[in-house]
Amino acid sequence: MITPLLPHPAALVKTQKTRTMVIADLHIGWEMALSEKGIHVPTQTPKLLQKLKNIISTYKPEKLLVLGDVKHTIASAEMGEWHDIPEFFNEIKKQIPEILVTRGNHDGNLEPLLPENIKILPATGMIMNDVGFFHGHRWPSPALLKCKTLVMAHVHPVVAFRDPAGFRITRQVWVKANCNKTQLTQVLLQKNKVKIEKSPEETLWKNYKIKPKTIQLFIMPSFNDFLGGRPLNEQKLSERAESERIVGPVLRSGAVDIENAETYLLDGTFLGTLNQLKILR
Ligand SMILES: [Mn+2]
Repeated sequence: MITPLLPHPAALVKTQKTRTMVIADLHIGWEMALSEKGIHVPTQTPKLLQKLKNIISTYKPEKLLVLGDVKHTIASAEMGEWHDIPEFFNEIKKQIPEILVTRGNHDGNLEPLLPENIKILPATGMIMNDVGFFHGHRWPSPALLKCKTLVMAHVHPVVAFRDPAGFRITRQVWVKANCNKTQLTQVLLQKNKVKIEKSPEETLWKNYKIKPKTIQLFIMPSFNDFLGGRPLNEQKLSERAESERIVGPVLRSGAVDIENAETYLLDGTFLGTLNQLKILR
């Protein structure tokens, strides 16, 4: 199983032998991209590093999984990233020898920036202790359907509130949604250009020898809390424009009941389901 490490934007997966900490969406270097637009923010990487080091020293996991978007610039690497990213991971490696990264949409050309022995896994995801992990900008591999629980990132989920003075504030949240496994199997087979015969379940078994079990999806908050994000209660995800890549194909598919998804603050406070939250524009 997977346990959120309240009040941190991190989770722990325990097996009998190892404990793996999972974090997502570091977006190292986002402030360097801002400076191109004339907004100058000092580097936030030391703060991010300190925050991660503190959580690691509290929970002492043996492994770290970064669920995509290590860096911010998409195709290439900015000058600052050349400096910050290797240094960041060299520091973390002193605490955790084994680090894995599943590729996100911002992780093109990430390899030269990572120190040796850090494994980069494809965007199709990976399975750990019966939980399937993938970044969320692309479909996961059909193999992940054998997991009861899937975990994705990419969305940077936040919810908007009005404080008593009327100002809008946003807070990061965890999102827990139910999935329709038949529908999920069906779209995933179609994505893989597999013709469905009889039922999606039978076709998945015939082609991949997998029985679909996925019933829930967790969306992780971004580890980098300076990023913000578009509040989930600003406009229904299902009504957002196709151009909003942040929603991702899985949430667009209709197989995930995002309207009735439960939202939790990082400290674990239950806020209600998404459709219960007042729409704040
Ligand atoms: Mn992403």
